[in-house]
Amino acid sequence: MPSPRRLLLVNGPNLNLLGTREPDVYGTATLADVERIAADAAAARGFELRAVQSNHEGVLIDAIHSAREDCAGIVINPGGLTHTSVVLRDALSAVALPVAEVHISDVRAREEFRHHSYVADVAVVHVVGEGVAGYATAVERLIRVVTGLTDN
Ligand code: CA2
Repeated sequence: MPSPRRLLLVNGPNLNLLGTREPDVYGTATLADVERIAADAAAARGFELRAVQSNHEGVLIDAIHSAREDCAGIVINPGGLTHTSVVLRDALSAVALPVAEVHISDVRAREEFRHHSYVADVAVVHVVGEGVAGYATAVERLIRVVTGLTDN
């Protein structure tokens, strides 16, 4: 079966608050803006994007499992779960789709506890510290992977 021209965008806990708090760290764009930025980057390359955001780990995991049916890859900002969740990492590993991990802030330059990501080694694309524009970068780089133009 040919690879579907669809990506899943996953945003984790608290990212629904984008644009309402901590603009110095996360900027002023909202979650709706982020989803539009990612969808536009995908559409420019002939891909659809399905977006999910949840504050509940199980909802995120169900969405990741569902992607196996009809998506070619997953773009994910796991939020704080990045630094805590073996469960989320196992779900990403289990579906065996190419994954792009994106962070709005530069997690490497923040508190020590943000330096480790449970997702990093199951992702083939990593984008950090580009603000919300990083979602477009992540989509573009992931599409290059899923269309076989590059391996990361
Ligand atoms: O930089 C990122 O994208 C993060 O994934 C954001 C997470 C944080 O725990 C990671 O270390 C880095 C936090 C998401 C919370 O988002 C908010 C947005 C606006 C206001 C408050 C929280």
